[in-house]
This record gives sequence, C-alpha cells and structure tokens, in this order.
Amino acid sequence: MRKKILITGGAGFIGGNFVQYMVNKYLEYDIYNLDLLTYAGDLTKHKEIEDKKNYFFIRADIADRETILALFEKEKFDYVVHFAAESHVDRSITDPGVFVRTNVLGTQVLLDAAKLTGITKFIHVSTDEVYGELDFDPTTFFTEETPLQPNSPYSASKASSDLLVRAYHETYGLPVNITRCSNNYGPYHFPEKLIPLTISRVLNEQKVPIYGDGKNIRDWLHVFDHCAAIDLVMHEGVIGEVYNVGGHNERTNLEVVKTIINVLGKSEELIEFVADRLGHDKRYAIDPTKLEKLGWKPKYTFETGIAQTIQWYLDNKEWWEQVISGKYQKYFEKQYSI
Ligand code: NAD
Ligand code: TDX
Repeated sequence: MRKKILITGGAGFIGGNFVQYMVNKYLEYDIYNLDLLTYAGDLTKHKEIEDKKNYFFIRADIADRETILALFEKEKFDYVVHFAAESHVDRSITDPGVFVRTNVLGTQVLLDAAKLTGITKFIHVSTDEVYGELDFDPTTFFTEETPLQPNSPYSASKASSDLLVRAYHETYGLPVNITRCSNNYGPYHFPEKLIPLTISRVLNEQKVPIYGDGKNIRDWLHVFDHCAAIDLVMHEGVIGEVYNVGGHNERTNLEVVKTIINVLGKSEELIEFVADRLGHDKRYAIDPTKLEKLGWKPKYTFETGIAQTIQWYLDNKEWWEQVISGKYQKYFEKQYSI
C-alpha cells in the first residue's frame, strides 16, 4: 500500500523544501501539500515537481475545521508533518491575533482530525524560540528538558501548540513527535527574515537594518539539513519524544551581515543600526545530542551553507524580486478537491 503523507505549509520556506525533498526521495509515498497561500506561500517554487504523479496540492486553511475533517476522513493519512504557521516574529509583535488563530487553533484542528481518523504519526515542527533566550555564556544550550519560556507572541503561540501536541499524546495516545529547530536559512527563504533580507538588499545596494547593537546570537542551520532531520524523526523517532535540531553554528547578527556583504564584495557602509526589536531574545543555541544519537549529522557548516545560499539568490533573482513585489502567487492548475 502506498503511504499518504500530509505536509502542511508546503508552499512556504521550510515546508516547501521538505515537499521537494520528499517527492523526489520517496516515489512510493503520495505527498499532499496543504497550504492556504498566505503572503508567505508561493507555488512557483514547485514548478519542477508539480507534474509528478506522487504530488498533490490542496489549498485550505488549517483552522477550517469542517474542511480539514472532511479531508482527513477522505484520505486517511498515514503521516502528518505540520509546518503551516505564521512564522515572523516582527509581524507577531504588531499583529498577534493571526498567530493565535493559525498556530494554536489551526494545530488543534489538525490534531483533532488526526485523532478522529487515526494516524501512524503526527510530526509537529516547532522552534527553539519556545525555550526563551539564553545569555551570552557559550557553554549553555537549550536541551529538550529546558523549560518553555517564550517571550514573543510568535514563540508563545508555538509553545501553546507544542503543549497541545503533548496533551493529545498524553490524553488520547496520539502518536506524535515534536521537533524544535534553530534558525534555518537556504533556498526560497522569504526576504523578510535576516539572511534573505540582507542578501536581497545588498544586491540592490540598499541599507541593511540591524536591530540594536547587532550582538544578538542565532544558531544557523541549512534547511536541507533540517529536511533530513525531519525525515529521520518521521521514520525513526520514538513516539512521544521531542527532538532539538541544530548544528552548532552560532553567529552574532553583525557577523552574519558582514559575512554576506564580504562574500558579495560590497561595502560595510550598507549596514544601518536601527531601533531594537521589542523583547529581542539575546541568544539561541541548540544542544542536538539526542538527534545525533538517532543518527543525524548536518552536512553544511555555516561557511559552506551561506556560500550555497548566496549563490542560489544570485541564480534566482526573478523569484525573490517577485516575492518582494508580492506579484508571484500562481494557482495550481491541478488543484485537488475535497
Ligand atoms: P513560512 O512563513 O515561510 O511558511 C509558512 C507557510 O504556512 C506558508 O506557505 C503559508 O501560506 C502557510 N500558512 C500560513 N497560515 C496557514 C493556514 N492558516 N493554513 C494553511 N497554511 C497556512 O514559514 P517557515 O519559515 O517555512 O516555517 C515553517 C515552520 O517551521 C513553522 O511552523 C515555523 O514555526 C517553524 N520554524 C521555522 C524556523 C525558521 O528559521 N524559519 C525555525 C524553526 C522552526
Ligand atoms: O531586519 C532585520 N534586522 C535584524 O537585526 C531582521 C529581519 C532581523 N534582525 C535580527 C533579529 C534576530 O536577532 O536578526 C535575527 C534573526 O531575525 P529573523 O530572521 O527575524 O529570525 P528570528 O526572529 O530569530 O526567528 C526565526 O528563527 C526561529 C524564524 O523567523 C522563526 O520562524 C523561527 O522559529
């Protein structure tokens, strides 16, 4: 029997890379990409897989209970890999409501549908931001045991969804895994986030805004390494467990921006220090030991990953220019109907 995999948020950055990874790697699986196509969703990235027999696109809202239940009843998915979310911290500071609706309510609707129709496993893609922030002591890391202390409306909504996933496992025995990943970068990253924003602005000779003093630290992971981690957790993860994903690539924001400017051979005068983000978390750093014991090892260092990513943005200017102008959404001709 062919397995049916529902991937939510598969028109976005990480979900989009994961859809391509799965469609190409597992010809014996049917891959269903469910996405609402918000400002962050774009299907042009899938032009090379859209005609494949094992790929289906469903335009739907994860918070639309009736539609989601009807879909799950019809398809009886084997796995759900749940990426769909509002994902940008700055947007959550100005408009928290949609983060609660999508990230909390939407996750609960999916969990209910999985509980009612039965499932082999529900994989919930979360973030290291649910742990709050670390100080600048380089010997401290987030482990899976670190208490949840989210600081932004975004991370609070993600932590809430994590707790619902946990509760559906503890209360109803739903088979789940939660993954908590550090900052991703790579192809198709939406240019509102630090790395693609910097690359696109530097290429257009525009100023790059750095919040505060630029000393905040993030732990960077190439999206291809994240896809391999989720694949491993999906197939080998112990039911009910949480797995942190990170590759020990801590950099200050200023280091990241200077690296990109230098690789592109431009002037550091493009850097502009601006007002700090409200509640700006100081440092994130992941201890990935548990996932490494399961057999995961990242292929990219920050140096090899950022070089690959910058080259990708140089080769795909049309994509990010369309995304920035907002004139890019292409509706899928072979849309699945529920
Ligand atoms: P993204 O913003 O690029 O993509 C999100 C996708 O979800 C979009 O395609 C959007 O259309 C879709 N979506 C939004 N609301 C929806 C709804 N109501 N119904 C259906 N689809 C909807 O996000 P991303 O950066 O790819 O992040 C994916 C997941 O990974 C998120 O859950 C995020 O919290 C998590 N995560 C991201 C990072 C990172 O560095 N980007 C790191 C750790 C965890
Ligand atoms: O213009 C900017 N200038 C700047 O200094 C932007 C957009 C960001 N920053 C800083 C803020 C952060 O310290 O750069 C750092 C990275 O910012 P973002 O790219 O917005 O990412 P972050 O807030 O760390 O969150 C990301 O990683 C964790 C994702 O957006 C989340 O979805 C994920 O959960």
